[in-house]
Amino acid sequence: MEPIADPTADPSIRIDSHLDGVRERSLADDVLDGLTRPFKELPPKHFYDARGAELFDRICELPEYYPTRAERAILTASAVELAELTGAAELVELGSGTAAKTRVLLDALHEAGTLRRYVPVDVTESMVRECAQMLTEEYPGLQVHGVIGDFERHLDQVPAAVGPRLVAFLGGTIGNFPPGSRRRFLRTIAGLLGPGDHLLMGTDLVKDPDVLEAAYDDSQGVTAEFNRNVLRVLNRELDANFDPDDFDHVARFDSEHEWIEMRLRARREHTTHVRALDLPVRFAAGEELRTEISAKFTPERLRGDLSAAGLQLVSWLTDPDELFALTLSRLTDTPAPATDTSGASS
Ligand code: SAH
Ligand code: AVI
Repeated sequence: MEPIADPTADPSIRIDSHLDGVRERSLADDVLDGLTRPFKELPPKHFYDARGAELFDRICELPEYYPTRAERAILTASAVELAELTGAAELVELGSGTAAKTRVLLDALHEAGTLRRYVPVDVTESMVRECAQMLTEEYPGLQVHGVIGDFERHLDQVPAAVGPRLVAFLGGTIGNFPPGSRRRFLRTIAGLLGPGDHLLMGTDLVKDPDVLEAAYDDSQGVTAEFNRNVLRVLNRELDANFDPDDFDHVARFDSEHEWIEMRLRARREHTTHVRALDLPVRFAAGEELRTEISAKFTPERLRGDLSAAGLQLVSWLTDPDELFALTLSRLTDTPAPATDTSGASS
């Protein structure tokens, strides 16, 4: 499908939207697929309508949710070094959200005098538009080329690089992919890089399960509301009749897989109708719907995933409490082909 270019009076902003109808289709497919399985599941990208994005912002401010603060601390401590190491003219950010922490990086690249363009990629349209507006005002001379789309489908729509490229994938969002898709996705990201380009990725680290579970089950109930928000999205987009109050929020650390699972547990036996799909969905009392996994990393897990995707670690940066890691990587050096010096031909 042809992107809808946004005619804007501001020549420093270009926004392409690739979601026209695609989001609704993918939601319908995910519901048909995920809610008819014996173990019900939905992918986490459907949390993020405007309300979900706002709830996520509130999560980032919660005392229990340490990843945002830890990642910001690492960025603040290392932004100048990262700007020097990458010499980036372009920052492409996947799942950019409000780009709150990104400003630390943009400041350093702007200060270094290399930054020309910022390319935010996010499924939430309002975020990409607002962020483009704000950043072009905050950074004179910066070009913003926003891509509204699903990063699992639309990475081929990221425009050609204008110079040394830094791809940022912050917040630990890579942990929301199950292991196989995670490696596949990293390989797709590697496809955005050329020699001399870098990937900067945030990953949450394995730690005390109590700390992890509190981060996903906060005392103010904001994460519970974020979790239930997916039901409101289904009600609005697919004319379903979920009552969010019929479900309890569950957040558990799975110590075998070393990931947090968020689920919604039905408080009573009931049947919901997803009217747009003519789909009745029965829940037994206590039945759980998995809405997110959030994998936690060790250096070995991360190195393995990067290497499987054709990437090699350049720097491993962490906060003083080693809660979170930010890693810089680049394409793996491929050994030069062996030259045949024997003079024999085959
Ligand atoms: N990078 C920010 C936001 C992380 S929240 C931070 O570090 O705080 C995850 C972000 O990814 C949200 O903005 C959400 O809208 C976006 N997102 C989730 N799934 C996506 C997908 N499949 N394609 C594009 N964006 C996605
Ligand atoms: C976006 N992502 C990395 C968050 C996480 O921690 O997995 C989403 C989130 N879910 C619950 N709280 C925050």
